[in-house]
Amino acid sequence: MKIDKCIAREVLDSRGVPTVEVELYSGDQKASAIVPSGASTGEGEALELRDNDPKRYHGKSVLQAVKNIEVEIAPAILNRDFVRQSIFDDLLCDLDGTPNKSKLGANAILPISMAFARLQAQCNDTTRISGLALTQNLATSFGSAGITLPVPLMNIFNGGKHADNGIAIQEFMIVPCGFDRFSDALRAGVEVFHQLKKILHKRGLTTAVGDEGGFAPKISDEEEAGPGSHEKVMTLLLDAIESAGYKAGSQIYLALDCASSEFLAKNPPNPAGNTVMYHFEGSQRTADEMIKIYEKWVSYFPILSIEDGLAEHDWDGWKSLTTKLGKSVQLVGDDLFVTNPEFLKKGIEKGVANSLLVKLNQIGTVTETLEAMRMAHQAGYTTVISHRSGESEDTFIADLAVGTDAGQIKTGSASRTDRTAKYNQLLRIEQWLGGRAKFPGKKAFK
Ligand code: 2PG
Ligand code: MG
Repeated sequence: MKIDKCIAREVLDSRGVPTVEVELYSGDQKASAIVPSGASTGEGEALELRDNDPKRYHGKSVLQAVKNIEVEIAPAILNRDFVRQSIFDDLLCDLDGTPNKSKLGANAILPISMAFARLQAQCNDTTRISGLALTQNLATSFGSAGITLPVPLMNIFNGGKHADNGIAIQEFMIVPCGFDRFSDALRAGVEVFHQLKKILHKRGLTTAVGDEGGFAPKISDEEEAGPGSHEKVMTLLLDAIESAGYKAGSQIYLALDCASSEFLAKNPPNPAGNTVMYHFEGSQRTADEMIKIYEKWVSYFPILSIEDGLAEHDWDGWKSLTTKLGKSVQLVGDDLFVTNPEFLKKGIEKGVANSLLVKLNQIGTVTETLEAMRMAHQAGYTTVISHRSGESEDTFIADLAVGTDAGQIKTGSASRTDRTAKYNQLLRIEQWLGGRAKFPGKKAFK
């Protein structure tokens, strides 16, 4: 396939922050892609290039990334024949030449890589009878069947950096997995979301939503929600599940993204000064104390999955978390692995975590993302495809989830078009696949 035109532009993400959109053309085919952007970013993520010009978008504009596409990338990709995604992505990485894409910016490289996957899918799709071309193209690149709809992890209560309610934990998700089809699971999740709204309203709590479309009420008058506040939120979720007519712990479970790097204690008060400390519910706590809290929660609440329970550099803490809970709970590495095969390899060797969170823009190309996923699957780790807190109308991750038979997706709550766009694409894919569509349910969690 030859690319004969490439256009890049600055557009807006779901928080009104600039991001990059790309269009690639080949003959009469056109494909585009928009990159997302995180708030609770891991230190090891590929670089997101911002202009830092205080006169435009408070320093957040991305004109340099757009220029890098026009001046550095476009001349290298136009009018050349590319047969495979991996060859194309290797060229992009070579053009950048740095380990973290800091020369051109991951936000310049990734939209090109994603748009290439779409364009190639369209050009190879001779039947043109359905929208499955991208899903099937990704399945071919990954070597999978590309027929598994993911279990949705729906973030219906937002805290941490995605809200301003003083709740330390960033995401409280419901996991509707006791169903036969994706569309039934999604419907159950959405009904619980609406039920939660009714409950919050009845208790005089605000029902405005946070960055990922989940509710984000202040449940305590204090600046920082204190002891027991997180249990209160999980109890609210269980109430919503039961009063919506579903069974918590067999049809619908809970999952957490603690994003705990964001609540590391700034000045650890311990005398040795070298222990990682967490500031949680008003007190400083060691990793062991955090693990005890999680153990208690897992015994009280139907929690299937805990993401970033400990911070990104706390490998010792992570090791003991995995030893204590890894047999019974999915432990997902997000900031810990940043979708980077190198970090993941270290985790596998050390026996740390048992699941990989997958975010394309943490690593910066489709090929490297697939490589990390392949490594995860080979090691018996589960994979959770993920949105970013700053998203757009782009639905690439829905196709990625099915194309790779990833098993799970987290893409927010049941509100905000940036979130529901992905669920809607999954509903389409389920219908297009027809009788071939599979839904793993609880099996997705091993
Ligand atoms: C996370 C993500 C997405 P952000 O921590 O998993 O939910 O948040 O995009 O802000 O890093
Ligand atoms: Mg996370």
